[in-house]
Amino acid sequence: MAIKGQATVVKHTGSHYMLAQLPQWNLFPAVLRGKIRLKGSTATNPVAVGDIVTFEADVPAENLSLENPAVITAVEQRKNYIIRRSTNLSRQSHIIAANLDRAFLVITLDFPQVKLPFLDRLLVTCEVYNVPPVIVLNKCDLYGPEHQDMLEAFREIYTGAGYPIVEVSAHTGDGVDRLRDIVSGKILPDGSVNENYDPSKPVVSLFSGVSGVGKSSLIKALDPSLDPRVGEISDVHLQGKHTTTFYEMYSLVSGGFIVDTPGLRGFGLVDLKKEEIALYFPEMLKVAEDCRFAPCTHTHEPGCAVKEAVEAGEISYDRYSSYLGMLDEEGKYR
Ligand SMILES: Nc1nc2c(ncn2[C@@H]2O[C@H](COP(=O)(O)OP(=O)(O)O)[C@@H](O)[C@H]2O)c(=O)[nH]1
Ligand SMILES: [Mg+2]
Ligand SMILES: [Zn+2]
Repeated sequence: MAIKGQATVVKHTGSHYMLAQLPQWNLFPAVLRGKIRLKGSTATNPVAVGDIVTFEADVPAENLSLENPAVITAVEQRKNYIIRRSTNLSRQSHIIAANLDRAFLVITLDFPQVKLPFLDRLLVTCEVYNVPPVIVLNKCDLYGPEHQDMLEAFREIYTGAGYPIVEVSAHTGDGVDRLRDIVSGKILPDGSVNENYDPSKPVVSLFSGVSGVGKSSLIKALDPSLDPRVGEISDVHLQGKHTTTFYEMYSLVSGGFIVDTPGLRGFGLVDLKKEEIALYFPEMLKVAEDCRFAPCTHTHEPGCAVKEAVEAGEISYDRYSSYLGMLDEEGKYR
């Protein structure tokens, strides 16, 4: 084992990992040696897509094969990661992806229509894990007059909460150029030019959303040379069986890397205490310091600045109501 190097995990199948030295896309296989356990991690998978690992090999990366793979000897400290629980009641968790620069939450007002409390949960999870989210509103080609009120309300709620929204259609290509530039890192989600753009630094994004919203279609629209399976319903058989759930990273010709999460119904919340939940609603956090009591659950307390902001229409009632729902359900997650 004369050669030592660092690489990123871009794929995990049952028996081996594929690594690449991003932003190069020089895929080569690797296996784990012995037990690599991250301190304090209860995850069922010690190494996840997006992990930066140290590997050893006896021949250069381009000569490695499944018969003669590299050996992963260490996993670097993660900048962040997103996990999923096997079931709501289980303590076991599964790391979906690590070291993410962004999460694109793909939803649609058409079918399968987004449920706002579900989206709010995903947003809270992104805040908890420190992965900046971008809302991708797909299937815009299908929006007719009957969607207009909903569309306007949606924009108001989430722009008001401070989240960027990209409206796209994987079918017509509308908005796809803009999405591509955000994925590569050339422009920021708010539409401004990214002054710090550096093509030698890989930008890794997660694509998440329920089955059928068009994640695979969007990846294909972003880069037609890629071939994620469109129309594949993987939710049913993957639910609760993460040994068969494989996440995979794609490299886009236009720059940037995407981790697609087939069959993912969303990622679970971890161990949030009741009084912590509001910290992850940015628009509530902003006014919460004016609450009379601290901590304040923003429910029954007198002099609650959050409730006042909701009544004044400064905080969306839908977001507040998602928050109440999470407070209520929180007990069921532990
Ligand atoms: N009309 C329309 N249909 C779309 C769009 N994007 C995806 N679809 C369709 O929605 C279904 C699910 O798409 P897919 O990419 O497999 O979704 P995924 O499960 O999120 O990966 C397929 O039948 C697609 O053709 C879009 O922008 N407009
Ligand atoms: Mg898909
Ligand atoms: Zn309050």
